[in-house]
Amino acid sequence: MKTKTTTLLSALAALAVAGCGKAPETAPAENTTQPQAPAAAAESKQLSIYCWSEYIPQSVIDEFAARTGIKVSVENYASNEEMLAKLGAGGGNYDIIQPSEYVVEALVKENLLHPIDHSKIPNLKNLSPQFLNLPFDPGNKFSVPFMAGTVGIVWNTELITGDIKGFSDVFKPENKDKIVVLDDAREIVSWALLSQGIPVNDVSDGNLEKARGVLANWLPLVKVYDSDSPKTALLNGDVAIGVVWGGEGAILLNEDKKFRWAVPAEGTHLFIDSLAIPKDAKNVANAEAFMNFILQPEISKQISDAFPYTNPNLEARKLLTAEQLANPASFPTDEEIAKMETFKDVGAQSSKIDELVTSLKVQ
Ligand code: SPD
Repeated sequence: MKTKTTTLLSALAALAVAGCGKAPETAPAENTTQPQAPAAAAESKQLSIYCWSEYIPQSVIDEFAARTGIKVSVENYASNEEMLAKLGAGGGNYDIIQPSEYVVEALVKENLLHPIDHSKIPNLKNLSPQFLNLPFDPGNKFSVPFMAGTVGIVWNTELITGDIKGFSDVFKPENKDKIVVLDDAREIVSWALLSQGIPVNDVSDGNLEKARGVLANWLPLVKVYDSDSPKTALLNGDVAIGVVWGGEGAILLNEDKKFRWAVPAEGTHLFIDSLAIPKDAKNVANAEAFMNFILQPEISKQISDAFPYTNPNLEARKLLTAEQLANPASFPTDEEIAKMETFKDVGAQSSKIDELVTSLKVQ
């Protein structure tokens, strides 16, 4: 379990003070829609990626390196806040990061991202308009959608009897020490808000107090907090039920028919995780070449095969099997998506959200 000591707000402040304002060295990348090697920057053969764990398959990294001759280094994080904390502490020197929508919004507000040259990323045309030009980054000036997804409930029918429809069926006294949840304060608070009929972005002090009341009952029931691989505790039988990322749920459904999935009756949210270039990145052209590379249908399919989230790439979806497309944890229905909000940047309230969950976890 990771303990977060830096909030979104304080990390952003540290990042701004660190001054991500140096001019990057850029070089042209080949403008191609073909699945051949993207051109590397002439003066640099490096690319440093800081991304969520279990999201970009090593085979994709290796193929990019083999085709371009670019040496790629990869580091992982388990939450947006962890990523921002490292950037704010001056760690890394990354060329690509992978923030969720509300963090793109915050980074853009703070002028901490490098604009993306769309002429270097012709494969943007493969993305569904549903995931482009969204309010967190109008015109996708700073971000390229990687994967989308939802958070839902997965359970082992050999260990849990009865129907599971929503959070109220998960957080029941009889499930004490049988539950895994994501180790992510914004997520956890959103479930408590939804259980009270409160929209996920309405995080006023009053609503956070209501969430505190709910979570004071829920969190003592939790056995495992894990954002990297919540499926593991379910697979090894350590827990029986969980609230997890859609891609993790999809892997469990593929693994064993004893697992079931439900979109919580109280509601859930839609996340859009994107690739973005920090303002002080050294290898901008290589970062744009990587973005174009992963948007090739065959490469994007490889990503879906390994990590079955909601793939926003329509050309890649054409290469997926009917079974992959029918996995309810990977691809919510349009009707389900229509009911989902995306997280917004909530400014100073993000610190209170982190403090709220941290205080209840340690009790
Ligand atoms: N293992 C990859 C998990 C990515 C989940 N990102 C979702 C963020 C929602 N706030």
